[in-house]
Formats: sequence, C-alpha cells, structure tokens
Amino acid sequence: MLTLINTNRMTPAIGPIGLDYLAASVRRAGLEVEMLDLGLADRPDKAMKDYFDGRNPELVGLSFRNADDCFWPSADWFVPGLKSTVTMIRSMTDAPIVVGGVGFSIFAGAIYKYADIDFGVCGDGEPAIVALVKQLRGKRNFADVPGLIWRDNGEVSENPPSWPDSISLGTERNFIDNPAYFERGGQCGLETKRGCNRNCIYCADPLSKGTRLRLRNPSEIADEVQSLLAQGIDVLHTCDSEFNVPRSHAYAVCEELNRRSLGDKVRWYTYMLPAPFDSELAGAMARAGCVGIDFTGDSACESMLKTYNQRHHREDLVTAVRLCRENNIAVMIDLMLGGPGETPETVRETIEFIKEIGPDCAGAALGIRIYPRTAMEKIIEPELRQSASGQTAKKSTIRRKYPGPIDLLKPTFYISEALGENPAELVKDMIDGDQRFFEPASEIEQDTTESDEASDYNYNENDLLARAIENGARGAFWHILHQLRTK
Ligand code: B12
Repeated sequence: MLTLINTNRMTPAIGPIGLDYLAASVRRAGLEVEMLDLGLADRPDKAMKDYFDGRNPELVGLSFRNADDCFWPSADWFVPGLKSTVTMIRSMTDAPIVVGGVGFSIFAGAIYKYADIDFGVCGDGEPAIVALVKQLRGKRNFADVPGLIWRDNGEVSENPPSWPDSISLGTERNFIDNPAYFERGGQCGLETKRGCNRNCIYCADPLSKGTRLRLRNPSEIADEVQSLLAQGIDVLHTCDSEFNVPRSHAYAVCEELNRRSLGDKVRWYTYMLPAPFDSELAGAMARAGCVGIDFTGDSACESMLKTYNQRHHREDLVTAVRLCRENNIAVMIDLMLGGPGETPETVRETIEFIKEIGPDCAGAALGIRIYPRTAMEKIIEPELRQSASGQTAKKSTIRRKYPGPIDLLKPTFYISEALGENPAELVKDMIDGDQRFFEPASEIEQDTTESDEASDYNYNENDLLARAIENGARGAFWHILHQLRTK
C-alpha cells in the first residue's frame, strides 16, 4: 500500500490537488492508496503517530507544494519543516520516502540532498509514482522511473524531469477532502493544462512544469468541474500558469463548459496574460462562469516589460481592463516591482498608469524571488557574486535574511538598488493610500494597523482572509480582500 501525505499547512488552506490526480492514476493502475492530510490536521505530529501506529505502507509519498512563501520581507522558508517531517516519519516506519510537488520540482536535487529522502520526483507525479511502486516490487531498475532522483551506489542520480505530452488525468477528485478545503480556502483548484512556453526571466514554472504546453481534453475538464459541483464546490481557481496560452485552448475549454451549461452553476477565477485577449474570448469566459481574472501585468513601463521578457505592452493592460468591465469580470493586475533596471521613475510610471486604467485591484509586489537555473540568475550574476562574500547590507540588491554564502534554495530576492534603502516606503508613497493597491510589506518594523491587514496579500498565515472564509466568503483571495476593503 502507498500512503500519500500533504505537508502544506499554510492558511487559508489550499487543497493538494496534485494528490487527487496522483491517487486517480495509482488506482487506475490497480494499486492501493491512502491519504494522510497534515493540512487539515489540528496536531500534525499526533496525526502522524496515530496514522503509522499499526500501519506499514510499502512507500510513503510526501507532497511539497511551497518551498517558501516567495514574499519579501517575510521570506518564510519551509524546507527545514519538510526535513523534520521526514525525520519523524522515519522514526515511525521503515517504508522508503518519496517527495514530489511543485516546490520540490523547482529545487529538486538541492531538496533531495537537504531533506535526506530516499526518492524525489521532478515534474508530473502520475506516471512516476506508479512506475516507482512497480520498480520497488520488481527489478528496482530506477532509471526507468520518469523524473526520479535516487541514490545509485552512493551517488545521486537524476532522470530527466517527467513532463509527458499527453496528460489524461482522473476527473473524480475524491481522494482529498475537497469540501473541507472549500470551507477553509473558499475555492478549489483544477488544471486545464501544464507547462508554459513563455520565457519570463524570473519564472520557475519551466523548472517544475516544463516549457511545452501540454493540454487537457476540454471534455475531461468539464467532467472534473461536474465532479466538484457534485461535492458542493461551485467556486474554482485554475491551476495553470497562464489560462490564455494558447488562446485556442482557453476558448475550447470555455466552449465545452458552455455546451454543458456549466457557466450558470460555477464561478471561477484564473491567472492570465494581458494578451492574447479579445472580446470573443472574454465573452466566452464570462458565459462559462469566469468572474475574476488576475493578470500577470508585471509593469506598465515598456522598458521593464522588455527586461522581464514579456510579450505584452502596456496598452494591452488597457484592453484587458476594458474587456473585463464589459463582461462583468472582476480584474486584478499583478505587478512585479524592483527588477533589474527599475528606478523610482519607472515605478511611478507604472503606478500612475495603473491608477488611470482602474482595475479593481493591483498587487504591488516588490522584490523578485531568484530561482536557480532561470535567466534572472544569469542576468544578476555579478550582484550575486558580490553579495556571496557575505554582505547583507541593506543597500544590496540581493535581499535575504540568512547569513553566510548565497544559497538560492533559501528565500533570496532581488530589488533594484536605484529604489534606495527603503524601497517599500517609496512604493507606498507613490500608491498614496489608493485602496485598489495591495501595498508591499515594509522592511521597517512597525505596528500593524487594520488597514495594513487588509492590504496584506501574502496568502500565508493570513488570518483576516481565513476568518472571512470561515464566515462564508468565497472566491479568489484578492477578490475576497477587495470586498473586505470596499464593504
Ligand atoms: C494556482 C496557484 C495558486 C492558487 C491556488 C488556487 C487553488 N485553489 O488551488 C493561489 C492563488 C491560492 C496560490 C497561492 C499561493 N501560492 Co501559488 N501557485 C499556483 C500554481 C499556478 C498552481 C499550483 C497547482 O495547483 N498546480 C497543479 C498541481 C496538480 O500540480 P502540483 O501541485 O505541482 O502536483 C503535481 C506534481 O508536482 C507532482 N506531485 C505533487 N505532489 C506529489 C507527491 C509525490 C509523492 C509525487 C511523487 C509527486 C507529486 O504530481 C502532481 C501531478 O502531476 C503554482 C505554479 C504552478 N504552475 O504550479 C503556484 C505556486 C505553487 N504558488 C506559489 C506560492 C509562493 C504561493 C503562495 C505562498 C503565495 C503567497 N505568498 O501568497 C500562496 C500559498 C497559498 C496557500 N495557502 O497554500 C509558488 C511556490 C514557489 C516556491 N518557492 O515554493 C508557485 C510555484 C508559483 C511560483 N513560481 O512562484 N497559488
């Protein structure tokens, strides 16, 4: 028997949908599987003790979704917590331990070594987990397990990441407790595809999901929506990188939802690029139940968009907001402030432009999480080298809370030096109390006011959000926060 464990305990709680898909493929292969959900447990240590008391699975699989919260300056790091969980499980069972999940895949080799696990899986888990169980039962030919990291005669070996072109996932969605996650998280996720073929310099998605677009059959997606609806879940969030890449697939998914008249029954939110987007797609999305879009805007300054290697232009943001308004879709624009070349002038240009075009919300994220093996890492190599000497001076472009050498497994951020010593204060001054913006958190210790709380869009230990959801709020987190602010 295989035991799958969810290790994500962030609040508001987000369901480990990867485990729902994994369990479906394991069952399809005729294997037995059980779930231990630490995300829903009041006391995770006790839950583990109770579970392993009297059970001896043949393999324990841990899902690791977030390596850190990607949020400066909180910079919460979860890899040590994973290691403690692994140590605890080892004291309770002899079963080998495998770890997978998006947080794992981004840093696969580094986490494998740090957390002292037996196996790791980089990329899709469905084919890998079935192949691993079979090899453990058979010839132990681990080179045949897609995406596997393992020890081979003491040496760490890594198979190429598992990113199969054809993805046919289970649509039952009945392994994890989705209704409980709906109550605690106000929404449930589903995927319409995997992978992203864009090359934004900072993004980790190519590391975890691959650079080929791997599309799901629209009819499979609609089946899954119906499975979730049957469980009473009628607010969803897509879990793809960007819903409108490619546009044709986004449209086909909406058409299928519309053909089955699901748009009246379900409300959903999505992440999207500002382009391609047009009135035909916006109309189809609205009819299919889309009520909110969070656009990857990044900047409204052309030079910064170029630096980030975005293909859209600032005028696309104008169209995006207009199309959302015309179709009654709430609109959020996510910004990424502080990248290479950012100056107070480019920040001002972006903020003024966003104020003018008037989305419902704008996320003024400040500081870019530097991921290993991305273009960003290469571009800022000189700064990384300089900072590697151990300087953690505030003025440095590399912001981190840990001492010693640079280690990108630990939360490490970039903020352009031109923004000065207190960049968050600079950005806040420019936002000037405009309630549509979620402001960057300050590096300067200060008392938290109620308005700070409502501006906090770090969805980690976000009590305000968790309370609102407990009291019945449903929807994307930014939309719930927006409604709290405008009430
Ligand atoms: C959608 C999304 C959200 C939505 C979730 C909506 C919902 N209801 O599900 C929202 C907006 C709420 C959100 C919030 C956050 N998110 Co988010 N999110 C995503 C996104 C786009 C998809 C995640 C997902 O569900 N994927 C689909 C599932 C099926 O894939 P999967 O989990 O990877 O599982 C597969 C494999 O990994 C593997 N697998 C999984 N488990 C296991 C276990 C074993 C044993 C094996 C073998 C394999 C395996 O198999 C699965 C199927 O193939 C990812 C980026 C991405 N493209 O994945 C970011 C991402 C996970 N988020 C991230 C972050 C940081 C956050 C926040 C912490 C941000 C913040 N500070 O507020 C919060 C945390 C929320 C919380 N409370 O947990 C980061 C994590 C990066 C990191 N450094 O760790 C990511 C990677 C984005 C990024 N590049 O920055 N997020």
